[in-house]
Amino acid sequence: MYRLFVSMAVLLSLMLISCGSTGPTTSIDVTMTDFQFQPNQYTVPAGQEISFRSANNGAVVHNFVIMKLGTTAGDFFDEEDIPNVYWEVELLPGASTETSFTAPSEPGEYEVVCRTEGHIVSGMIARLTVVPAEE
Ligand SMILES: [Cu+2]
Repeated sequence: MYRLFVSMAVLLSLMLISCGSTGPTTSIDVTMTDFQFQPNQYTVPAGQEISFRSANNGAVVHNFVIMKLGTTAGDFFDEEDIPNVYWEVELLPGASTETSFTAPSEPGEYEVVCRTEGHIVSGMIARLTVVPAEE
């Protein structure tokens, strides 16, 4: 019985290592719907080239907008938020894209929003975590 418990514990920890990894990635694959980003959390290494793939499966225009560190679009994206945009891409309904961007050089938590009117309050908000790049 003890042996069974130990082997199960080993198996479980192996599963956690393989599935539960939250290490940084250099590729982001996000699906936009009405009104969500899936997934809605990304962790990337600072200053690295990040390949970005996305599809808009919704019925309206969506955007993936990374706000600069320490800034937030609040509940509504408006004129005064434009200078705070770090990087963005816009997708028409049914469109998809494969592009890339350079991750911010400063580690921290960055807000990601959809700037289409009313979409932030509808739930189109995500988080980009930038971690120090490994040497
Ligand atoms: Cu949207």
